[in-house]
Amino acid sequence: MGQNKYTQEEIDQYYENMKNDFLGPLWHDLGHMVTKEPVHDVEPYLWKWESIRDYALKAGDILEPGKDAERRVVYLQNPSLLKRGLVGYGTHTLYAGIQLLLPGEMAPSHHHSQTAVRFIIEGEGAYTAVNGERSYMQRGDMILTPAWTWHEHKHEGTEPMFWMDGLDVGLVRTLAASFFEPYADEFYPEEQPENYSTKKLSGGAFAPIGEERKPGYPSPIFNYTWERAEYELERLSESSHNEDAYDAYAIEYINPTTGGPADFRIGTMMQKIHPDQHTLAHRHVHSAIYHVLEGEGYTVIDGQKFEWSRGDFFILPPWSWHEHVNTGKDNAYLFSINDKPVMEKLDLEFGETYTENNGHQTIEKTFDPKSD
Ligand code: GTQ
Repeated sequence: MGQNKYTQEEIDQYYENMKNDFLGPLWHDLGHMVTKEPVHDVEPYLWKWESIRDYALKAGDILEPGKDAERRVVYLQNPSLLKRGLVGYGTHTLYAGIQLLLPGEMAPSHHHSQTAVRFIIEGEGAYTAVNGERSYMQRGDMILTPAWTWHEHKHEGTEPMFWMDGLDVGLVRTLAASFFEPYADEFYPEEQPENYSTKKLSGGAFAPIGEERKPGYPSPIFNYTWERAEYELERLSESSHNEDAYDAYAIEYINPTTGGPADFRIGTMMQKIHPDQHTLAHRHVHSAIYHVLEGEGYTVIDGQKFEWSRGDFFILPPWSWHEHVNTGKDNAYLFSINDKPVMEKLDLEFGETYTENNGHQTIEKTFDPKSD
């Protein structure tokens, strides 16, 4: 063994010199790089709706989109990622913000390489236009603004309008692939009649003869309405045979031309949990940001209880045990965005079920934002 050739002092010096020359000995560090399981800095967290709504409404008195700012959004900042200087991170890949548009206001047209989905929380009478096609937004609708499509928002109604924006901010930052460009004008020219993609694809699907048709992205549907999602969940939950042990009654928003996720990089899911339903725990590589559309209950994440009610948001970190419980008298509906499409495309998605204790975690503590 070559080791005998050197004194301990010489070996220590060797490591010191190597470090100073910015080289590393893999025989010490392999376990830090190629870990046995996913290692991450993402902690779970929960924000109450009243608090977010309050901050957003106050921003309504402070600034106006299109004049003082590009968008009026209060975003979720995961404290565990802020510690690492990561601004705008809900998880290591995903961002979520709550956008407020007041009657008569607009947010000008722009595009960016981040892909975006919106989930409508409160109000009506505002539209998002994607590449010149308007779609009026209603509570519970999920609207795509795929990467690099021109999009703007305008409010023609009479009440404040709140919605959630989901973007792959962390992912695109990590991949050093962010591009942004404002449109030359406030509005992109109207290219299609209002809600044309929905009209064209509901009750049939049509195209001019001879038109080239290929499966692919973006999805031909922009607005995945709550009316349709609720109907689908109603149908699914009529039979307990359709129950998923880990996600209760759950649907994914899909691109009908590919059968894949509605958006190319952000996965979207809606879960319906019946009163007293308690799912089994599992974990997976993909991370998620949850929004409570309706109901009350809690989610146990790695032994910590996160109590939620209508409007709240919470973080599900990657590779974290989780199970959901509805404690209310009515159905609970949980909307979530995730990075599963990315993990699947890169062949990195993997999951595991919790086998101890009949599939349920032991609750070690209850989340309190003031002490966490
Ligand atoms: O509405 O286009 O929350 O570009 C963050 C970035 C919303 C938007 C956000 C955006 C938008």
